Amino acid sequence: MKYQIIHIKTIDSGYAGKLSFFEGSHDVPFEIKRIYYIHGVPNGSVRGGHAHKALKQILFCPFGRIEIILDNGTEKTSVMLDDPAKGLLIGPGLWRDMIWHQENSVLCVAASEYYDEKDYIRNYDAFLAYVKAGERHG
Ligand code: T46
Repeated sequence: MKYQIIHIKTIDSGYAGKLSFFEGSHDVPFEIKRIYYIHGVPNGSVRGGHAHKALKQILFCPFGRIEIILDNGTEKTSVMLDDPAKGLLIGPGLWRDMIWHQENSVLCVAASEYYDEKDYIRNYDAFLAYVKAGERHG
């Protein structure tokens, strides 16, 4: 699986809360070209249903609980983003679904590339064929 759970550096200011941060290239293994965030999502909603050919991303949830299900074509794994200091690094070639387990949870993403619809694989059979072709070509 081309993913990694990371701890986002967090400074505890005591009674005044915490500050979490990461820096492109220093704390994540790519230069950040794009930030997007998903909000206003009703509890129980499922988003995703696609993979990327080249994109690397770090996902984090500053508020709420969001489950990320990753699938490499052979096996699936589930990661719960339920802590603002927890990040999920995802490399290319992984199918993902995101399930909202709490109303208004916010999913933030820092991405290695600008938005490009051509980088998406949005059909599961096409994803499996893409994975198999990758295995054939090493
Ligand atoms: C991903 C997961 C975690 C843009 O125009 N610009 C953007 O930067 C993005 C990310 C999306 N869009 C458009 C494309 C669609 O017309 O926004 C619409 C919704 O995107 P999508 O259905 O792909 O959203 P999710 O929540 O299923 O997936 C998103 C990211 O697209 C994807 O890269 O890995 O979050």
